[in-house]
Amino acid sequence: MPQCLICQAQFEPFISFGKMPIANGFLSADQFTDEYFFELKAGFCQNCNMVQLTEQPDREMMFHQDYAFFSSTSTRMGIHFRQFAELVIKDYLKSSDPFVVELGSNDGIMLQNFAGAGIRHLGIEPSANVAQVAIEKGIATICEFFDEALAKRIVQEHGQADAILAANVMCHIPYLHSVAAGIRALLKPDGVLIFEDPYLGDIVEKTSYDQIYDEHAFYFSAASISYLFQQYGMEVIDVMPQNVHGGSMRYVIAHKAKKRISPAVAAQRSKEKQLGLDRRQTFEQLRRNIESCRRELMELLTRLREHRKRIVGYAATSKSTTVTNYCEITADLVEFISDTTPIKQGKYSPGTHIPVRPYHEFADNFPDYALLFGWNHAKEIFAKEQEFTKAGGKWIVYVPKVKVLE
Ligand code: DWN
Ligand code: SAH
Repeated sequence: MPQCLICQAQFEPFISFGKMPIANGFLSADQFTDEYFFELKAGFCQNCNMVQLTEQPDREMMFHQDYAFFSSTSTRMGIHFRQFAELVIKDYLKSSDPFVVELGSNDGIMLQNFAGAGIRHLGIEPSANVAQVAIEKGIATICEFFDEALAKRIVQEHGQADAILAANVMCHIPYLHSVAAGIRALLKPDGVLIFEDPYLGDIVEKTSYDQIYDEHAFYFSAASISYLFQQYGMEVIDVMPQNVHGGSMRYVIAHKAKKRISPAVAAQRSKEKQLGLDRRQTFEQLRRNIESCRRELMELLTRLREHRKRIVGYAATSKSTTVTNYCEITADLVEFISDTTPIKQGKYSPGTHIPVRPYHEFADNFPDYALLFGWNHAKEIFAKEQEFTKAGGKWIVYVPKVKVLE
């Protein structure tokens, strides 16, 4: 039986998605025969409430010099991170020469706001190609994986931080004990760690199972995060739901007894109990919902194919790797996936080998249906794709329910 990465208790996985490739492992045809697969399974630890993968590829197989995800591909996310930075500057940077560290700073989408305001900052980004984009924007970045050893080096070279930030990064790091110990060392006595990740409550409520893929080692709740940080003399002082990436939670952490704890923390923890995030049955039900979602999506796509409709995937997201592989969606159902990221274009989707094509191939010849793999960006995408619907095109979504939008 697998052991919990946080508390070492044993637990049973509640779902297996079967063999999965690297979610961002877009590849060329000559790489098909050597493609790497692992078994994607997720479990719930009854003892500390952490939901997690039971197996993960080595970090260097996911995060490297050809990492395919560039944060700045979404304008909505650019605005979100500007507002995130503004909140940090207004509420949390009170010292005269504050120092901000961001883990997983990618192409600098968040730190550019601190750099622009002349605030001392440092990004930690192990994927060299995206780190390079940030460096070219003038953002101080070191290309390494964050852990306790690196945190101690940063303290020696730069001193402790007023704020440590991370967005969609903490859930990527299986060695969270080392990260928490590193944060304890790096954070000033009255500093704050502020991070956000896709929220377990949203995944359960919306059956957004495509958040489960190799990079996401964990699916956090306020309960599991509190459990982890209290072992390092820290506590959750605030939680703030965010409507990005399909429902995220922002957590504010401080050294114990240094800051006032917002009543939102206890309120969120009691909501989690009501939602059943502390019970195995909730995840058994999630598995049944995931299975129904797969059945309904495949029935819809197969029926449309029988009616000779053209279906194109919209946005070659990491999440689409889970959906296409788990549901077995191949190029006979989805002609190609349109994506705006140059590094993905001309390649094939991991595992299912659907061609990934530049966006203009979608816009120049609208299909009958677009399967929205970037459903978390629906608002932004629908706003710019009005021509598609005017031309009679229809969107297929599968979160929170499989349906064709009329
Ligand atoms: O946690 C993670 C999140 C933050 O980002 C990472 N593990 C990887 C990544 O996940 P994702 O790939 O599911 O991210 P997005 O932001 O849902 O999708 C980005 C992809 O969508 C890019 O390839 C660009 C594409 N896209 C597009 O083609 N047209 C995106 C938008 C908004 C568009 O209009
Ligand atoms: N913060 C960005 C990027 C999220 S993608 C955003 O929200 O858009 C996850 C990022 O975490 C990748 O850029 C990856 O290279 C980075 N990462 C993975 N493991 C890491 C670690 N141990 N320390 C710091 N960054 C890490």
